[in-house]
Amino acid sequence: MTFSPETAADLAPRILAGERRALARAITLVESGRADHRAQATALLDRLGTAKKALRIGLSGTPGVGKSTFIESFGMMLVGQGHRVAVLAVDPSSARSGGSILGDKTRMERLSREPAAFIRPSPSQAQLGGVARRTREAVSLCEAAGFDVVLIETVGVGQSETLVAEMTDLFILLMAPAGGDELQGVKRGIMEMADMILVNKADGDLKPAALRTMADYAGALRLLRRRPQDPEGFPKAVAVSALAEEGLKTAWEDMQALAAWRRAQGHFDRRRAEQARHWFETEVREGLLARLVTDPAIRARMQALGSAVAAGQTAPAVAAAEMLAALQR
Ligand SMILES: Nc1nc2c(ncn2[C@@H]2O[C@H](COP(=O)(O)OP(=O)(O)O)[C@@H](O)[C@H]2O)c(=O)[nH]1
Ligand SMILES: [Mg+2]
Repeated sequence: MTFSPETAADLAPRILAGERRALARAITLVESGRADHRAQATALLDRLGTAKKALRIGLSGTPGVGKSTFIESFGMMLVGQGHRVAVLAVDPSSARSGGSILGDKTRMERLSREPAAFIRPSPSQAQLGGVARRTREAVSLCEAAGFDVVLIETVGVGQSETLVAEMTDLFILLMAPAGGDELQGVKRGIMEMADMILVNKADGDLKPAALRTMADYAGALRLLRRRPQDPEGFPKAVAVSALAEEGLKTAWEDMQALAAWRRAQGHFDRRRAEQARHWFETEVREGLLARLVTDPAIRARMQALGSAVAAGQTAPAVAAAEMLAALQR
C-alpha cells in the first residue's frame, strides 16, 4: 500500500469523523515497518491527540474456549445498546500459522456486518514487540474514530496476556468448564491479572460442569491477595454462554460497575497514566536499541569497538562508555 506525504493530514479528519475505511488504512500505516511510514504514523497520532477515551477490555483464553463466539455475541449486545465496538487481536501464534483470524471472521459474521463495529485481525509476521506497538497505536486510532468500547483478544500464549493487560482497563479471562483438577493448570500469574473470570459454555450438558468450575474459580480468586484496584466482590467469576447469549448482560454490568468504581477511586486514571509512561519509556528504549542495528555508522562503530575489546586493546567498560557517548551525538 502506498501512503502519500499528506496521508496524516488527509486521514485525521476522516478518522475523527468515524470513517472505518480511513481507520483501517491508518492501522495499516502504523503496522508498517518502513521508516517513512513510521514518520507519517507518528504525525497522524500527533494530529489525532488523546482526548477521546474508550473502555479498553482485554480478553484472553486458550484456543477453543469461545473467545470469537463471545466477542460476536457480546459485541452484538453492546452495539444493540448503542455502543460502537472495535475488536483488535493480539495473536503471536498467527505469525507462524499464517493467521488464525480466518476461522474467527466466520464466527464474527454478524458483528462484522454492523456499521457500529470494527474488526481488525492481527497481522501475520509480527514480532511480539512490534505487536505491542501496533496494537496500542491501533487502540488510539479506534478511540479517535469514536469507538467507545475496544476489545483486545489474545490467546494464552507466552507474554501476550501480560502485554494486553498492560494496555487495557479491564482484563477478562475466558475459561472452559473443567474438572476440579484442571483448575491447577491455570498459571497463578494469569489469575492475578484477571479482573473477571468468565466460565463459558454454561449451556446444555456442559452447564453443571460450568457452574462447578465457576465456583472453583470464585474460591481460588478469594484466596488471592486483595488488590487495591478491586472493590468488594472483585475479581469475580461468573458463568456465561456465548452461544446461547446468556449471562452476557450481567457480565457487562459487572464490568461497568468495576470500571465506574475504579474511575471514582482514581485507579482508572492512575493506571492509564502509568501505562502511558510505561509505553513511552518502552518506545525510547526500543528506539535506542533499534539504532544499534539500523544506523550504519553506529553499527560500524559497534563492530570496531567490539573487535578492539575482543583483541584486548580496550577494556569493555571503556569501549561501552565510548559507544554510549557516540549514541548521544
Ligand atoms: N456449547 C457452547 N459452545 C461454544 C460456546 N462458545 C463457543 N463455543 C464453541 O466452541 C468452539 C470454539 O469457539 P471459538 O469462538 O472459535 O473459540 P476461540 O478459539 O477461543 O476463539 C466452537 O465450536 C464454538 O461453537 C458456548 O457458549 N457454548
Ligand atoms: Mg478465535
